[in-house]
Amino acid sequence: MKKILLLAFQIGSFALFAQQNTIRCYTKEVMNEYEKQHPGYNDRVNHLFDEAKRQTKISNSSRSMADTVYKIRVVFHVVYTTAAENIPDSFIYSQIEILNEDYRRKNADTSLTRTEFLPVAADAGIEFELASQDPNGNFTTGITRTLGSPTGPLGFTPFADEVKSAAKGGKDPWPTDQYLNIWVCNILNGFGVLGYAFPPNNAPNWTAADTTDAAHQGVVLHYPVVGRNNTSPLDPTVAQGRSAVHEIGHYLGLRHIWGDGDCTVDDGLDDTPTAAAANQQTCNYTTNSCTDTPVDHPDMLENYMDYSDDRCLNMFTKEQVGVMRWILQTSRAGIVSGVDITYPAAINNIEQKLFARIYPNPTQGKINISHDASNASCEVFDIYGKEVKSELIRSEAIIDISNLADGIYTLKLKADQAERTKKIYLVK
Ligand SMILES: [Ca+2]
Ligand SMILES: [Ca+2]
Ligand SMILES: [Zn+2]
Repeated sequence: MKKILLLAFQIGSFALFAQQNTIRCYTKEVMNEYEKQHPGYNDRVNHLFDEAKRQTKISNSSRSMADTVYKIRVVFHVVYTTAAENIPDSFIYSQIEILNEDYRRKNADTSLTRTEFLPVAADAGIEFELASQDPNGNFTTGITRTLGSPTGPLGFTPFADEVKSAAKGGKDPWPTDQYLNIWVCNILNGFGVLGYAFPPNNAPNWTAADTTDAAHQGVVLHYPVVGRNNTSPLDPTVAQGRSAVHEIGHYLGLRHIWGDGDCTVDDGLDDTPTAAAANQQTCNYTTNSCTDTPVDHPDMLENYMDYSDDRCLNMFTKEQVGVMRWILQTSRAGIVSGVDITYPAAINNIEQKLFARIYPNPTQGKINISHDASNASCEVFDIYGKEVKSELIRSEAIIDISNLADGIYTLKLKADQAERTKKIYLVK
């Protein structure tokens, strides 16, 4: 009860001081609350971010460039208490389309990115698809629906995170190390919070069982901000589905572009100008809140990690992309359902029918493989196409390639008529 009162007080304060009645994102507040319950959480988040940034700078040739397109396996959990909150599939399909535009820089409004930011604007090389298999291996639409029963007067609250727990009137996640779980609900009975996420904080190659916060991993969205075709939009500034783009940015390790502080703090990245505060649902292109050296740019209010009007959010930067891709190769490797390899080109034509998880990638040598056949042959080829390893494996196996030289390999699984290939990065 104490917690609910505290939250109500905080929301009340926001409503008093904020210009709009909308609180675009509650990620930072949720993180700070989680830190109180689990001291050390923010340190782990920061440590992982620093490592992602360091790795991105070391090897931006093969890892930051979108030569490999990562596909993320997504499940939407719609947890509703009214018919309006039980949003139709079509809103979710629209949201997936928006994500696939924005994370590939295929959005129509890239034309609004100002010229001075074009050199750092980047295609993240990340795509999203609704899961086709549930955790038991059965066919799924990638959308679950639950009649929720929040207990408190504010409904689903970010700090208690009830929407992620069946025992608390919500819906349990699917394994958070295999799926990007996105819950859609009425957050705080419409007090104005549009979404929040838990950034990764775990050592690379985590499994759900290894983390204290496995049950919280994922993104929560307020139901009116899902999709461009939502029939109960809050207002035009948040009606283009960019709340999900922003929250998934946090989920993949990104911070707010202004660093949640004044001009003396930033988001840890060099290609985003400093900013004194969030641009609250505005598109004021004259805003230049901090002086940067050697070049003083205006605030990058086009950046998805700002709070600008949805209609002027249109870019990620190269360093943001580097961080997200490294996180996907390590900490969140399990949610990658597959890759589209554009290099080497020959691999493109191979049929990929076998459902399999192959991780971590990059690997130091040991690779976990699980697939849906009883037996499969597992072959590893070097970049010249020479077979360097061949094993018959059962549905769960670990293969070891630590005896090979660092580099890029192709792993091929074959079972009956089905095949699956994946490019593997060996870095010892
Ligand atoms: Ca920055
Ligand atoms: Ca500036
Ligand atoms: Zn945020």
